[in-house]
Amino acid sequence: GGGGGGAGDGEEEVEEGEEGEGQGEEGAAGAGGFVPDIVIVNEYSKAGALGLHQDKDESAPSLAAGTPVVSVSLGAACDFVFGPPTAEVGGPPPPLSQCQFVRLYSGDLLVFGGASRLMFHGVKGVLAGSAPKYLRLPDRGLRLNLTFRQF
Ligand code: MD6
Ligand code: FE
Repeated sequence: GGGGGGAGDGEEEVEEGEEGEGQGEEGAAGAGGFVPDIVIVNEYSKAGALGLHQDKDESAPSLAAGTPVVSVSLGAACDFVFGPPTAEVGGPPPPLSQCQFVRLYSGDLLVFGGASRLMFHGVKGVLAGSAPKYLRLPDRGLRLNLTFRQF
């Protein structure tokens, strides 16, 4: 059967979000308008750890807007440590007595935006052997963390 040529039918391009539109305003975590352009992958062995740090390498406007870093954890679980909300870039890390801990499991997603954007945080330790078997990682002590960033 025929069909009518279809000039003008159906096909419309959907524009993707553009940088700079609506960043950082919506939502408690500051995730509105998030359009990441960098992903950093960190790999940890069972002895891996990451000291307390701020993520401050993105542009000043991105930091000022509280544009989030979004992190995905895969493989072995870890104990993630984070300090109180911090307004400034730089300065000393908080003492561990002021920090909180959360265990991150494979598949967990963390959004660090808005007032949380400059919090000091790190990885205290990886739980040996805890990666789900179905991932078929070469070593179940392996942890991968992906952080998506908008420069
Ligand atoms: C990690 N993550 O989970 C290290 N940074 O291995 C980070 O340093 C991090 O998870 C900023 C925002 C979310 C994070
Ligand atoms: Fe970080």
